[in-house]
Amino acid sequence: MPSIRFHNGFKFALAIAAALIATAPIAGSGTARAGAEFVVAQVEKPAGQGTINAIDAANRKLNITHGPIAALNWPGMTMDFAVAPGVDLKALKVGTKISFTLARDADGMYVIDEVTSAQ
Ligand SMILES: [Cu+2]
Repeated sequence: MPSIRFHNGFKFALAIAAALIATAPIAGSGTARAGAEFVVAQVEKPAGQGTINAIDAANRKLNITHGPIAALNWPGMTMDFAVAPGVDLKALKVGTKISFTLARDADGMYVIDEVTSAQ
């Protein structure tokens, strides 16, 4: 799916950015401050809002039309998301709006790890 490829591409871009920051010479306070801001951005979980289009309980995936996710610089799109084990899929319904947070799975892919509200 195109959206999945986009996210893989993003992962590469982020890795390159992290490598550049990690290898940048720490010569002055400006560089040190930029590094600290990067760490803070990593700790805070990316959050988004979207509407559930489909629930694949067997494979623990949701198809969601989500708005822009500013923390990741992602545009809005319709895509499949894997869902972390802690999320109760039975509490979700097709057609509802949700707010969610993202975390990375063992492969570095973003998965929905928390549904913070549902209507
Ligand atoms: Cu997306």
